[in-house]
Amino acid sequence: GSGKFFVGGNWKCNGTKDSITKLVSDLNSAKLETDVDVVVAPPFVYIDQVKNTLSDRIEISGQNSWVGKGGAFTGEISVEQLKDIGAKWVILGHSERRHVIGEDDQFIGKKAAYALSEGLGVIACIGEKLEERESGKTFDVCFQQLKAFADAVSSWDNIVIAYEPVWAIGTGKVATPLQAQEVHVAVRDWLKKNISAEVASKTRIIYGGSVNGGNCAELAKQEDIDGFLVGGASLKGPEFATIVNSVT
Ligand code: G2H
Repeated sequence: GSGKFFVGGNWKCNGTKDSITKLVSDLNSAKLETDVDVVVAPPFVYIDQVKNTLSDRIEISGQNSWVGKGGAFTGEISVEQLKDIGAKWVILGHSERRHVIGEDDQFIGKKAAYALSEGLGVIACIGEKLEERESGKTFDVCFQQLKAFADAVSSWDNIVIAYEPVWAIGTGKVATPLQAQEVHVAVRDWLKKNISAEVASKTRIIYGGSVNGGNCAELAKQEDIDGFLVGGASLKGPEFATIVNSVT
């Protein structure tokens, strides 16, 4: 693997003040391996609550950000606001934003460039849909999404790539360790050919899509899997801790 193991919990549009109080308390009492970067992405409206109660051991991420400086953009949250409230990261290009909300590659690339320019780390998501996998287009789709990030950003220092096959997201249908490894190695190879050998070897490539306490260990053993982005299973503190501690 490359660099420090990285595990993100993407809480998506879940939770209440009460359930998040419980989740934070479970995370605060969990024993987490030291050699892992741990990040959680609460819904925007709960970030302040989480920041004020969660151990500093765990960093905070937004689940999205506006493409430029804040202003008259009803319903959006700016990078400046995320920083102001203590977030260090933002998830961009998540498949739910691409395919449910309709964000395109160029828009996502611009968002990444803006967030990086303001000092946030970016969890840059890529991944193919089922029909794309079945028609042999997995690499084409992933490379096209990667290229849109690459065309927009000027440095990869603060980017973690999350490979999340859409057919594995929230479906309980996890990619096999070999299916994930195959794409991770292809992504690393793409970085080597199109960016640099240094970026290819340093950039963390994490896997997301139905990761849970039962399947994380086998996935974590794969050479090019440098961590996870976890949805459903990140809503349970002890299970999320198990995933963090699957670092090899
Ligand atoms: C993929 C993942 C986290 P889940 O969306 O980003 O969610 O683990 O629920 O499949």
